[in-house]
Amino acid sequence: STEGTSFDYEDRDVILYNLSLGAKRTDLPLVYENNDHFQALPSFGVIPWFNTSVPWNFDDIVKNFSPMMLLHGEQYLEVRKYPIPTAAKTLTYPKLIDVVDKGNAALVVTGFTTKDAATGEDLFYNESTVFIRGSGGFGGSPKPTAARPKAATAAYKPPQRQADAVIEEKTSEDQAALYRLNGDRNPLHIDPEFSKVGGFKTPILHGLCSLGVAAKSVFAKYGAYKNLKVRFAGVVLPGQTLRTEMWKEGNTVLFQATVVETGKPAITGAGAELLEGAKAKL
Ligand code: HDC
Repeated sequence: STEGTSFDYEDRDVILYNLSLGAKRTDLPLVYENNDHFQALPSFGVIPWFNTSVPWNFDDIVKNFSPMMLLHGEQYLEVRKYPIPTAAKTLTYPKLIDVVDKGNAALVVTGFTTKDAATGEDLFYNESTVFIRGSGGFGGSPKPTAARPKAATAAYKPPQRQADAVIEEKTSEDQAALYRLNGDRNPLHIDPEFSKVGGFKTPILHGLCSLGVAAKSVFAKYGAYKNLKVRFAGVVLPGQTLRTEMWKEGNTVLFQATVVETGKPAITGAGAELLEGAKAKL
């Protein structure tokens, strides 16, 4: 499709996003619009596209679609403009990139270019993969077929050595309830009845919230990045602690996030290509 859909944001949206990733009242560059370094974190780039609509239905794309069975599988983000505006009118252009038939599950890959509506400049580019349980077996390709950016499909593998940096962040029990206000009102993250049908004892945390927490660790340690890719390898529950381990290899930070309470992986195969000389001011 070539139709763009609009989303306008202001400092309030930036502050809400930062708070929903766990920013504290003392993190003034993240929570106070009059601070000299007030800023949108690079991962704010996932917010505009999420608040726009798409011209397709999952029902038309895969078999037996159920929203309760949909999980966020992977995310790729490019930040195409720094500094990121702390207020903007944006237009997002969606495209359907690929549909993969995993037998018992379907993968649907979509892409979103977000532009500054006033200047026409690109701000962000996102590619999302959703993993829809029970929706495979429709006779589609078992392998991806679409051409995608190299960094979006990179199989980032951390080196054997101990991580160069480790940051632990405890999420709050109410984190998903707050994160929803960024625009993802999926009941999976708040409604116990809904999440139960999806196979979870309690509502689970948004993948993009975990992404934001891990990406904030990468940013705090190594500065701004041009792009970032993650796989959501395991479920995170609000209240659990994310341990983000990072390895710098040349211009790339490879990272992974583990749930401290269970030792299970939350984010794997993740990497970010750094923007040279862009230290964080947090
Ligand atoms: O990896 C498992 C899992 O549970 N991951 C965590 C999922 C999660 O918690 N996501 C975040 C919360 S959900 C959410 O935030 C929804 C949100 O509100 C809406 C998002 C909307 C986005 C925008 C849309 C436009 C699971 C269940 C996903 C897979 O586990 P298994 O079934 O055990 O899979 P496995 O046997 O390991 O592998 C089978 C094949 O699938 C591939 N694969 C595995 N995990 C993947 C994945 N592909 C993409 N993403 C993942 N996360 C494997 O590579 C394997 O393929 P192959 O056979 O080719 O090797």
